[in-house]
Amino acid sequence: MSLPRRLARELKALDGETVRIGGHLEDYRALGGVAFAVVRDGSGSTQVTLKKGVADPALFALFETTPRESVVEVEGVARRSEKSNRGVELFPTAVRVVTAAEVPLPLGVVDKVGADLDTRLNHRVLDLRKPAVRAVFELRAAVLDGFRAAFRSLGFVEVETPKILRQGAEGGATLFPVDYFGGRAFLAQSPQLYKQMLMAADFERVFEIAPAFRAEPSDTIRHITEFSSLDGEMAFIDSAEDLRVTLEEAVARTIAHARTRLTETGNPLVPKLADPPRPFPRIPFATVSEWLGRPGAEIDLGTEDEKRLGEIVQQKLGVPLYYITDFPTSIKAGTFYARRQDANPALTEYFDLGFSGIEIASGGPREHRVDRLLANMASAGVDPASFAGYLEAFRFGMPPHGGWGFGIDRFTWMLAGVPNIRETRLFPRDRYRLEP
Ligand code: AMO
Repeated sequence: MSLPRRLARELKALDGETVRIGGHLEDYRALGGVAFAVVRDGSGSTQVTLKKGVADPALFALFETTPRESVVEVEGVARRSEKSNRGVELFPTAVRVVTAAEVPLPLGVVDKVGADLDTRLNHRVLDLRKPAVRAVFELRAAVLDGFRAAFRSLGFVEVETPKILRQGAEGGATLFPVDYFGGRAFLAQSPQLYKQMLMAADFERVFEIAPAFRAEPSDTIRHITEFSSLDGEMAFIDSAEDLRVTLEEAVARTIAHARTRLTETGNPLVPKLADPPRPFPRIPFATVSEWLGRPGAEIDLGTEDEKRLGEIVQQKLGVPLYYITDFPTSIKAGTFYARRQDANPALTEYFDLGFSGIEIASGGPREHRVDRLLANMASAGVDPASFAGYLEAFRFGMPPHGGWGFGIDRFTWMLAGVPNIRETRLFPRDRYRLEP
């Protein structure tokens, strides 16, 4: 088998040529005078057709005894065909079993009956072979590409900040401690402190796409303990609106980019990638509270509230993506870096970005004046001594700045319309899952 390997999607253009393919043996059926094998690779699948009296009898026997999902290589002649729904058939002259799959498979790859998510995740490699599952990861890759392209063209530089920290910024309860040469360190919950420090270092606009770790004990469809955070930070902003406009632009461009990419490969998720109506509505937190039937209340949104809000926004405004603005200071009290409104310190300038009832991002202008930052830390019960390196960045000239944290997993989840956020990660981590 010395021919170069071809992919399933290339065969249609190779009519009449002798080619070699390689992939997983998805199916084999013998129907009297003819037998069909289906070999799947990363680009799709190929119908291999064996005709009695034409194909070597040994090939029938080989396919018959080879377990499903084994890796096989097939050499043969490609012929365009109306009979195959792939538009091409491969008539084999040689077949090789490269590695045989064990029997039985713990998870069927082509089964019509859906296995439960736990079983699927326990045998994730087999699960990932399903085209519908792969489609989600093609979308995810396009989302990552789209954001990178969008932020670069908006003047942002991509950065990487440490993930092993002495201190977290999002509160102690969700920090994972790690043993650091006998001392204690933590896994980063967010690049928060570092992206802000870079604003004092003339970086102007930065973004980072990196893992963030949260010791979230809750077992929900929206929380995982390792997620990909897309963080942005911008210096010399005039208001929260500068951040919202930029983030909205990047989100819209990313959806358009993903649609173009996925259209090229015939991905079934394309219909979910319609351009969102813009501008995304800006709904003050006070209005949200009213809509949820508790006017004036300063209670943070729970899962049920967020879900209902998504429905109300869809009903009233007919849009999936919306900002909730002007979060009360009482709700963001622990977020010491969030700037309070100068005209009304009972409100922050903070916002969330909601997507059909799920918070996918939050951010806002930061407190860049060190005296006020220290006051916020004091009222949050945070010891400034633990944040010495961060605070130093504010002492020698810190411009006004702000940014956001955006959950790549939640965004992909909402776009793909799969039931659980775990389905957007190759090997998800949660309260109960550390393997595979
Ligand atoms: P926050 O804690 O709101 O803000 O997180 C920002 C976004 O990250 C995603 N996210 C998660 N996704 C999956 N599982 C989780 N357990 C999880 N936790 C958070 C969400 C969320 O909207 N430093 C601030 C951001 C900033 O102000 O710049 C922060 O981390 O999509």
